[in-house]
Amino acid sequence: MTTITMAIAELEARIRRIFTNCGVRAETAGAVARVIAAGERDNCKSHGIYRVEGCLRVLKAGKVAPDAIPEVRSGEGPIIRVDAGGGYASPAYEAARPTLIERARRQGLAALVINDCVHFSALWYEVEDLAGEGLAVLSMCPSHAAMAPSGGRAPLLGTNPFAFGWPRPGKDPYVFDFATTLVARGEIELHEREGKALPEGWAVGPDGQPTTDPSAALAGAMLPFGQHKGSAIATMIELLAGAMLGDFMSQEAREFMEGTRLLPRHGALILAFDPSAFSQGRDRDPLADGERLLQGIADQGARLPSQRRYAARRIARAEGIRLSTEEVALLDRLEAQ
Ligand code: NDP
Ligand code: PYC
Repeated sequence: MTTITMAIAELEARIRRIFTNCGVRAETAGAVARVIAAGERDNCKSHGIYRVEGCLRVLKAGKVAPDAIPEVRSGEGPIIRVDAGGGYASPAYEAARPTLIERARRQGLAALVINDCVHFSALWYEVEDLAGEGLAVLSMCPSHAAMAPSGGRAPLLGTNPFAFGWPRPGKDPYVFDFATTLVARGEIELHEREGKALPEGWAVGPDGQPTTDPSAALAGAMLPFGQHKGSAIATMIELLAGAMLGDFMSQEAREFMEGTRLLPRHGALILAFDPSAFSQGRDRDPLADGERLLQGIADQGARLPSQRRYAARRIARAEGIRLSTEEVALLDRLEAQ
C-alpha cells in the first residue's frame, strides 16, 4: 500500500478546515479536529479520519447543531452538567473540563454529565487527558441500538463504550477503552468499506443467524464481548449514562437518527476521582501501590492496554502520520467541497 506521511498538526488543521468550510463554529471545529487527529495519530482507525465523513453526514441530515455553544451548569455540588445543545460532544467536554478537574480535586470526586450531544469519538481521549491531571476516571456512554443482549438476536443495546484511566506520575497513564460489543461498530463499517469478511462470532444478520458479511451485520445485530458479561456492562451503561441522565438510551438514539447510518445523539457520563482523597488516613500511597501492580503485569510479559496506542503516537510524533493515498484523496475531496 502506498502511504503518504503527514505531520499531526497539518492533519488537525485540515480536518478543522473541512468543518469550518461546512459552517461549523470555529471552536467546535477545533475540538472535533483535535480528537479525530489524535485517533489517527494513535492508529485508532475506527475513530480517526474515517469519522470525518460520518460527522459531515449527520450535519447534512440536520441532526447536529453546527453552531451549538455548550452551556456549563456547574452549581456547587459534585455534579457538573453541560448541555451540548445538540452539538458534537467534544466541545462540550472541553467547556466543562476545567470545572470537572477543579471540583474533583477539591471534593475528592466529581461527575460530568453531558446532555444532548452527538458522540462520535473514542473515550480514551478524555480519560487519558484527566488521568494526566492526576485523577482516576471512568467514562461511558450509550450509542445507538446495534447490539443484541446476550441470548437475544435483535438490536437493543448500543456498542456502549467503557473507559478507565489511572494516573502514573512521569509515565503515560494506564488507560483501557473498549466497546461492549466484540469490536466497535466503526470496525465493522471499515470491513464493509474494504470489502473484507468479518471474523466469526461478531454479529448476526437480520435473520438472527451468525454472519461474516459486514453489511448483513450492520443490518442485523452485533454481539456483546464476553457474552452475558459484556451484555450486563452495556446494560449498566444504558442505565447510568442514559436513563439516569434523563437522556436517550440507545433505542431512542436509533429512532432519533432513523437507523444507525448516522452517528448517535445521547448523553455521556464521566466520573473523576482524586485517589489521594480516598486513601486519607491510611498510611499508603495509592499511586505507588498502583505502580507495583502495573509493573507486575509488565513483568509477566503482558502488555498494558494503550501500550500499542502510545507506541503509535511516538512514531507519529517522530515521523508524522502515515496515511494511504485513498485517505489523503478523501481529505482533498472533503476540503474542496
Ligand atoms: P479494542 O478491542 O481495539 O481495544 C480495547 C482496549 O483493549 C484498548 O484499550 C486496547 O489498547 C486494549 N487492548 C487490545 N488488545 C490488547 C492486548 N492484547 N493486551 C492488552 N490490552 C489490549 O477496542 P474496541 O474495538 O472495543 O473499541 C475501539 C474504540 O471505539 C474505543 O476507543 C471506544 O471508545 C470507541 N467506541 C466509541 C463509541 C461511541 O459511542 N463514541 C462506541 C463504541 C466504541 P490499545 O488501543 O493500545 O490496543
Ligand atoms: O464505533 O460503535 C462505534 C461508534 C458508535 C458511535 C461512535 N462510534
